[in-house]
Amino acid sequence: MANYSFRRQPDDLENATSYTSIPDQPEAASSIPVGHRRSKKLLAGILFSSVFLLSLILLYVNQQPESQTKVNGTNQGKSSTPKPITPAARTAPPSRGVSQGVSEKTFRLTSGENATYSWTNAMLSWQRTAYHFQPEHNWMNDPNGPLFHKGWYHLFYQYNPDSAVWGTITWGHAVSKDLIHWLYLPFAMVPDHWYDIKGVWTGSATILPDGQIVMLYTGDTYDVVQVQCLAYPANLSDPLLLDWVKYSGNPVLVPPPGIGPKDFRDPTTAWLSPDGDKWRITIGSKLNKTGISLVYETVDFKTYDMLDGYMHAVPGTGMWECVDFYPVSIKEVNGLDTSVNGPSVKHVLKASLDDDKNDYYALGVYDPIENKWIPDDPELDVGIGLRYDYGKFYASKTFYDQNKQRRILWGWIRETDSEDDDILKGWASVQSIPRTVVFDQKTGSNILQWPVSEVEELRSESVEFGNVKLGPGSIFPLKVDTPSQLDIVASFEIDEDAFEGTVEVDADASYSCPTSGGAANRGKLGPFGVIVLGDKTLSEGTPIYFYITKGANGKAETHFCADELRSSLAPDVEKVVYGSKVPVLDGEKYSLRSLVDHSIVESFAQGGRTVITSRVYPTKAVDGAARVYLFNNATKVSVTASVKMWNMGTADIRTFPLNEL
Ligand code: DQQ
Repeated sequence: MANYSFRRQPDDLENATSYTSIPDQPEAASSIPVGHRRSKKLLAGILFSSVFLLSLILLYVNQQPESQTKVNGTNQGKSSTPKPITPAARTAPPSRGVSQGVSEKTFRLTSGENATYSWTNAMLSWQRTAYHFQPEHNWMNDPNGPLFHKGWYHLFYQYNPDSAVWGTITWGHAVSKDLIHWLYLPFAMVPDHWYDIKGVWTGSATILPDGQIVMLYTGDTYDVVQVQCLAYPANLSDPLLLDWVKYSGNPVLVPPPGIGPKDFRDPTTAWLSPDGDKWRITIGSKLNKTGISLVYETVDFKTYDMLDGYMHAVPGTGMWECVDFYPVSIKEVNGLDTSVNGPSVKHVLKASLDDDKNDYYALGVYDPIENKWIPDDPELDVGIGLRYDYGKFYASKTFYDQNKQRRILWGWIRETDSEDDDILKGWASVQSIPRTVVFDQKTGSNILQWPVSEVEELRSESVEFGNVKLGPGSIFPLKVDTPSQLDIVASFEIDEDAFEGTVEVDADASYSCPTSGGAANRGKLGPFGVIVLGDKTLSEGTPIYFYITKGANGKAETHFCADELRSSLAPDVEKVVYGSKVPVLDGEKYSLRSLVDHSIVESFAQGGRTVITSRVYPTKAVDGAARVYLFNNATKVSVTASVKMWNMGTADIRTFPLNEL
């Protein structure tokens, strides 16, 4: 497709005029921006409506519990008061986010929307995770600005201090020594200026060579325009980076001509230009239905030049949220700083697709002179090819961990139960276990994601089952002590003779995890794998499995799937089958790893080539009643399984004892 220059003004765009930012604004959120020239009549009208609005707000505030949006207070917000829900009271939840121009933040059930389940407190409390990062209460979404500074890993996150649903987006902040145990800190940034009063949205950190930290984030302005803002730590010598200063000249970027005011968000970490004297960032947007990444150059992060055209565009992919762009080494296993480029480097470009709420990536080559990124395989371009995760995983972000020379990926894992149930629980969403990202040197066509090694600190007792023979249609229970908190590593070998002599019927040529009936659908060569969070009679259970198809030409393909169809007897939770193909190379066994942590199961196939994150909400398979099984539901082949499982401890996640410093 032809390059689009923003110096031209096409007439087919949603909004072809540039946003005029408001200069020299007073700091207070309530201030009416100056610089807008309005007639006296208009001003009088505004004054009247403001007084009217203010009285409404006051009336509302007086009826509300004490506000929790304390700037740099020590609280992390408190839970909204659970309201009893009667089946008759349940209606479709309101849409959240879309009117402000971001993807839908309400989880909308695809079936059984009006059906309800009488969750007990015990079941709901069981759903809270033991070793995934989540705030004490309320709503969380995207991970923001992760970084390592003076011995601490910092994680910021989109957070609602008031409720378990999306809104009032504030930057939560937590620190960790090991990416597993976390201490909550006071909020880093709250919506308190005209340029971010509707939300301090997603952003990224850049650590400059002299150690300065630059944070760029999207502000949603008082008039619902997405602008980019600059913030920096007040005191770099503070390892906790407690205080953040918003630059007085904010916003530093407004939507350029031709870009819609609600289509311009989530700046990336910066990388150095080829001559090393300027920084570049990319920001996601769209032109009609084409997802694009705009690139800006800056010296001081205060003023910017937009480079002509865009770094990349993919028709039909819609708005690109939370773009991420980073190098991976094709020779080494260490991660790379974001500015590294050269012949032994490929670049990953990732976009979170607003339209389908999944994170897609592609491998390619970045030409810094032309400022173009070219995918290795145009058929696997961003948004039409590979996904980081085939389950629930969105708005992810990586950072280069200079402490251990690795690149680490985090993703937002939303709930897939009803919003009413989230309000009852008093919380919604978790962050994935941080994953290292490397180039897969064996296939050359994908990345590998793997839980950071620190998660293994939580492993305690293990049980091992070697060479378990699973004939066609068999199931094998595995005894474990903590079935809701497990690290499971399993490998499977299939009977070669049966495999060689088996050709699948045509129907299997079109096998796809989401549409082929789940683990109950028996093929000649699959499914086989593990069932987690199953109950005694398997009225509930979540199979994680391989399914092989093999055509008359002898070519085999392996699918890796997670089947939620029987994960819960409750009707008001999402139950789908996730998954995709996974490359299995000659000589490799079929291998999987699943991290089970109450209502989340993160599963990695073939060392992390294909990953699936499921949220499951069983009613019976909770606490000690949950069980793990090996199974082989293929009709033709026997499978030999070996599995090792560790009980996983509980991470220490609590408020930082600042008063003890
Ligand atoms: N979440 C933020 C936006 C981003 C979206 C708002 C992705 O900046 O585009 O909470 O989930």
